[in-house]
Parts: sequence; C-alpha cells; structure tokens
Amino acid sequence: MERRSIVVLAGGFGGAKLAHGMALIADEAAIDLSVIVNTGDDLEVHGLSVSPDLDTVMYTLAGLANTDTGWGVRDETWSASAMLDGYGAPVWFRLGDRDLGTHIGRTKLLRDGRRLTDVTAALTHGLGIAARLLPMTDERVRTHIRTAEGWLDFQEWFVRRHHADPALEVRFEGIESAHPTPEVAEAIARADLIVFAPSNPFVSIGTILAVPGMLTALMAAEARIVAVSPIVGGAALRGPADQMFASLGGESSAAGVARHYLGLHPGLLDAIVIDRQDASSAPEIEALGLRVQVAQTVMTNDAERAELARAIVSEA
Ligand code: FO1
Repeated sequence: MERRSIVVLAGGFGGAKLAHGMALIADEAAIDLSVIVNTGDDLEVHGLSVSPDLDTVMYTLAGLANTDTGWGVRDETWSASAMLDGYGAPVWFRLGDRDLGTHIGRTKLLRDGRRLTDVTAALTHGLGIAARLLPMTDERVRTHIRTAEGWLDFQEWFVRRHHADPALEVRFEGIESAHPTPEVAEAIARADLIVFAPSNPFVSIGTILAVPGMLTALMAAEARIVAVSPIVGGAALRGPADQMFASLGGESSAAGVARHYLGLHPGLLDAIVIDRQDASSAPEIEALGLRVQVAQTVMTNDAERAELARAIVSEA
C-alpha cells in the first residue's frame, strides 16, 4: 500500500485523542502522521516555558497522559508544587513533578537558542513517538480573552477562572509577526488529507488558522480538508466551545461549526464528520456544499479513537 501523509490540526484534549487514533492505525493504514498544534495557550510558569496543547498531544501519543485530569502526566506527584506553595508562589496553574521535567527540558533547549519545533522534536524523540508534532509557529503567540472584567491571559481565563466569564472577544497577541514554520508549510503542501480535530474552533483550531499564511497554505494544498465537529448534540464534549458560540456569535451545533469554518474562508472545508446524534443536521450542512460523514465522534476508549480515525482516513 502506498503511504499517505495525514496532517491533523489540533488543540489539546480532542486533538490529542484523534491524533492517538491516527497513530493507532498508522501501520495498518500506512499513514505518516503530522500533528500541527496550537501554541496560543503557551505560558511561562515559575520561569519555565509551558506548552499545554503540545504536551497533551505528546503525552497522549506516548501513552503517558493523565486520563483523570485530561492534561499532564499519569501517576503524577505534586511535591514541587507543595514546596512552591509554601514559598508563597502562585500554584493555581499546577505543574506536577513528572511534568516539570518536560518544562525544565524544554526551557533549557529554548534558552540555548533552539526553535520550539526542534525542541518539540527532541522531546517527542525522547518519548519514542513516531508521529511528527509541529508547533503551528516558532514565534511567540499568546491568546487573550476579553471578558466583562477586561482582557485576561488565556490560562487566567481558562484555568484560574474556570472559563466562567463569557468570552466577548479573542485576540492572539504576537500573531502579526508569526509564520507557519517551514515544517508546517511542507507538511500541508504534501498532505494527502488534512483534518481539523474536534478541538475548539475559536481558541485551538482558530488560533492555528489565524497565523498569517496558514489559510493560504491550506487553500493551496491539494489535499481535501475535513473537519471533525467538536460540538455533539449542541454541546461541547469538553471545554467552552459551546459557550463561545453563544457569546462570540454563531450556533453551537455541527452546522454552526461548518458555517464558522466556511466563514473564515469560503471553500476551506471539503467535508465534515459529525456525530451520530447530529445525523439529522446532515442535509442542512450538505446545503452549504460540504460532504457529510456521520460517525461516532465521542471517543471513550482506544478502539473508538482508532475507529474514528479509520472513518476520517476514508475521506482521503
Ligand atoms: N488545566 C487545569 O484545569 N488546571 C491546571 O492546573 C492545569 C495545569 C496544566 C499544566 C500543564 C499543562 O500542560 C496543562 C495544564 N492544564 C491545566 C490544562 C490546560 O491549561 C488546558 O486544558 C489547555 O490549555 C486547553 O487546551
């Protein structure tokens, strides 16, 4: 079988699960997998560079993910955090002891002048991951959310305030100076299929698409582009995507997701995968000019991750 290049655009939780499904079928389906990951959630904590979405995808692909929290490493301990708390350092953004090793390693390599892309390659190599994990850009981009209280850093809004404040506006600080990396541009150009993971359309996939040149690269690609709806039965499986449709505009539904992406660029998508629960909205989405595939998009175990990946790869 000829090998196929699959490119997945991903945020954290949903993106990691789908990327893992692709990795599970990589041998049987002869897939070379590249995952382009949102870095707008990145932050500095205790002087360390933390890349939450890259790490969620990385730990998931390495079989190290903490499935209780949905972020961080499994079998985690919290001794360093307890010490920091004792020193009066803010610990609302919790870094476990094992996770700290990643951030120390990343920060050292970045301070040595290496690009985030190369640092990520070194970390994934260290964990024995076969897929290519590609930060969307090597430049610093930081997502900010405007609320009734004013502008908040992404993690301040998401973690510290539990994304309870309605998001009134989103901005990506630094995005004007960002570029897709050569590795990202090359992966998109030679892809056989490009997949938008069931991640947040505003602050995960939306951040990646906001990198100047990204939409142009995607539109120029020969590959078909397929989105997986992160909205099932009108609600986000996890996180604030549904609330964000309500406060930023649009409809929290599979059709709303399709309209959102087509609103960024007409013709951006060729197809959308929606959950069985939303099967009745297929005609409405087909009327937008998209092919619709109905599948089980809720992934509760490895078999369901692999099954969804197989369904998506059939779109190539
Ligand atoms: N999410 C939380 O809800 N609470 C935390 O304390 C927290 C710490 C954390 C540390 C490292 C990391 O890689 C992720 C972490 N996350 C935490 C998850 C993360 O902030 C969000 O889930 C993503 O940014 C949204 O995709």
